[in-house]
Amino acid sequence: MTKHPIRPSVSGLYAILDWPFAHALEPDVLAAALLDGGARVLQLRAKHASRDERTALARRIAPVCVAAEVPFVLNDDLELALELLDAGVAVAAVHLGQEDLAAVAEPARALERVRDAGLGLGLSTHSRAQVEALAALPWLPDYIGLGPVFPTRTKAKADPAVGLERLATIRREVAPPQLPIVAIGGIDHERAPLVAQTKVESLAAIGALTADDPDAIRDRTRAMVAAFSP
Ligand code: TZP
Ligand code: MG
Repeated sequence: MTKHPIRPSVSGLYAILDWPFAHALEPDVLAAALLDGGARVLQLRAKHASRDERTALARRIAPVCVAAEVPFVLNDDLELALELLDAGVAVAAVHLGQEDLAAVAEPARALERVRDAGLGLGLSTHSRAQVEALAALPWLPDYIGLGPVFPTRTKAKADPAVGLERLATIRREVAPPQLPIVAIGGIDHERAPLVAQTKVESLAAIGALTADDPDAIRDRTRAMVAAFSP
């Protein structure tokens, strides 16, 4: 089984491959463009895909990430992440939202299974209170997503924007210092330097990396990487 730890890589740009709305390209071509552009982590987010489609997408994307030595993260689907890992697909981590964990019958047991499988864990948070609540978990995730920092059109029913000031406060005073924060939501290359000033380790983006052809995706990704130096 390929182990591909996520933890040292959660800094710089965390690219999200949002399937299928943002792009009309083959998934491996799309992944390669994001990785050529300098993404340090790549997440597959396929909210409207069937389980079979998600499986096929993961199998296409994971080898591209392995070749680039970038961790591949699967969004939402804990059971599929475990199954793929067991089948030898290099899933480095699963990313769960607040609602994903709440939907699991025994969250503590689910987290144990993630850890026992050697799978990394990312958790979405949307407020100071949710970051504070991490202290109640049996162990910390490998990173947290925090946002939306700015209003976003990409996520349906997004929480209210956290804003730069609160993001900085949460980084400085609330989140455990060893826990990487991935800022997300409405971030483009013009806002990325402002996000860097909050001292979060990483930022994630969908819309700002979206374009119709691989060269344009690579160039937009490069622009984000250049604009964010934590
Ligand atoms: N979670 C919080 S905001 C968001 C997610 C998945 C959407 C990010 O997309 P964009 O286009 O970078 O605002
Ligand atoms: Mg989710």
